[in-house]
Parts: sequence; structure tokens; C-alpha cells
Amino acid sequence: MHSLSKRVFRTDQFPFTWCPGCGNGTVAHAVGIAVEELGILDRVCTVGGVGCSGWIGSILRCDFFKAIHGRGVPNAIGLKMTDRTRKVMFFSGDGDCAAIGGNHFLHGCHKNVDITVVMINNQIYGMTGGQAAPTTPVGSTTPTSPYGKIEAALDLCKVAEAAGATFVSRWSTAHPVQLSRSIKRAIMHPGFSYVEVITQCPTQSGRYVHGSGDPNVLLDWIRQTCRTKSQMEKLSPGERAGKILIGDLLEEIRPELASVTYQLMADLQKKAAAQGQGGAV
Ligand SMILES: Cc1ncc(C[n+]2csc(CCOP(=O)(O)OP(=O)(O)O)c2C)c(N)n1
Ligand code: SF4
Ligand SMILES: [Mg+2]
Repeated sequence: MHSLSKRVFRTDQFPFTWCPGCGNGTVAHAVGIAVEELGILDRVCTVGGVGCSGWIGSILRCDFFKAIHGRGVPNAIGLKMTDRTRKVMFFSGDGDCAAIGGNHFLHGCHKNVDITVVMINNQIYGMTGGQAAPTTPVGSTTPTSPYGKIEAALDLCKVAEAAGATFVSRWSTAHPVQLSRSIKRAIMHPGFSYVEVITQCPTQSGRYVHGSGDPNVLLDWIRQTCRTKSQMEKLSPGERAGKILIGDLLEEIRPELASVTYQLMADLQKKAAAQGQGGAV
């Protein structure tokens, strides 16, 4: 076995419970490389949402917190606020992050707290049997949209940008090198970072959305659908329909919640001490 695997992953958990051909293993590998190259495994704490993808962080050799459905962002914020040396990563499915967890996600972006959300977009509720998620493409026939999904897929990168996230990127399981690099940048970014991964779920979205449970067919769909900004610009408006923008989409620096809060506490303590009040603020 590759030495990276033994150092970074809980190999006693292998083979993991995911279906053959699931993209979650590719995401876990990209994260493992990023964490190994940064040399920060002892400082990483992962949070998992519900769903198949929520278990990605549990196979890394680091602290792991299992959140309830949709509540991963506030748990991750709590972990960061109590120990700023931690590198907190939240692994969330598209159902978990964009539906029940949408409100918490918005305010994580808005507060610009230094955590990394890795959102695994398999276009469906995988674990529970293939119900339509906000990210499921329009027209998809699923157990909860038997006549075809009416609404267009929600673009969570646009939501993250609009809500105030300061690092936003989207890659795919067909771009594992770019994905790993982007996760590295996101971990080191001093603010709320959001990395979305377009991935394959042969068992549910393969069957219901893409008409094939073959991981190779699904990876081909990903390759044909995902386009960088410069590739997108070469397409006509008609050709752009249904394509998904990938790339490192936004990076900016803004005041970060934990740093500002700790600085404020230090200033207030200094002020209280100067006034002879002492005690903790
Ligand atoms: C409050 C609550 N409601 C519903 C569920 C059932 N549930 C478990 S996993 C899941 C869907 C997860 O889908 P997604 O977040 O896309 O993850 P995936 O399995 O696709 O990786 C749901 C609805 C739950 N665990 N808790
Ligand atoms: S149901 Fe889909 S997301 Fe879940 S383990 Fe299987 S292939 Fe992966
Ligand atoms: Mg999903």
C-alpha cells in the first residue's frame, strides 16, 4: 500500500462502505494529498454531514465530528472559535448543504469564518435512495420528481459568492489534481472557503439522472459537462446550456470572524485592566 495511505488514512477501515465506482474515494484521496503536502494532519478536525459523502472526513487520521443533517457549518464554526489553531473542514453532500443546511451555509459565508466546506455534488440524495436535491438537473425523473424535476439546479458557487464567502472553487472527480491543489489553497485561505466537487454516484444519480450506473460513462458525462472559464468563452450561448463552470472562481481577503473576535476580546481585557477592573471579559 502507498505510504501516503497509511500515514493519512485509517486503513483499518478499508474497504470502505461506499459503492464501487463512487466518487467519494477520489475526493478523499485529493484531500489526503492536500493535507499531507501541507503537513497539517495533527491540526485538522473534520466535520461530516449526513449522507454518504459525510463520511469522507472520518477516514482521515484526525479528529472527526459527526454533525446532524444540515448543521455541519455551525459545528465547524464552534470548533474554529474554540481553537483557532485547528484547520476545520466540513464535508457535506449537496442535499445536506444546499437544502436543509442552506440557511447555516449562507451565514457561514456571511460571517467569513476560517473554515473549509467541501461540498460533494452528486446531484442527488445518495444515501437515502435518490430523492431530488436542489442541485438535481431540471427534468430529472427521481422518486420525488416522478414527472421530471421542475426547478433548475441551484448553483451553490453563485450562492456562496453572493453570501460573502471569500474563496470559491468548483472542480470534479475527473480533475483530481486541480481538486487537490484547490483544497490546499482553500485550507490555507484565511476566511470561509468553499470547494464544490462535481462527482458521480453510480447507484442513485447514475440510475435516475444520467441513465447509466457505469462509473466510466458518468466520468465521461462530467468531462463533457464541466468547462473552465476560458473554455466556456469559446462556446456559443447554445453550446453553454447545461455546462457547469469549473475553476478557482473567487479569492479575496476580508476581516475574518475568529480573528476579529479574539482581537476584540484582547482589547476589552486590556481596557478593563487599565481601568483596574481585571477579570475575564
Ligand atoms: C433531520 C434528518 N432528516 C432526514 C435525514 C435522512 N437523510 C440521511 S442522508 C440524507 C440525504 C443526504 O444527501 P446528500 O447530502 O446529498 O448526501 P449524499 O448521500 O448524496 O452524499 C437524508 C435526507 C436525516 N438523517 N436527518
Ligand atoms: S449511493 Fe451513491 S454516493 Fe452513496 S456510496 Fe453509493 S455511489 Fe456513493
Ligand atoms: Mg448528494
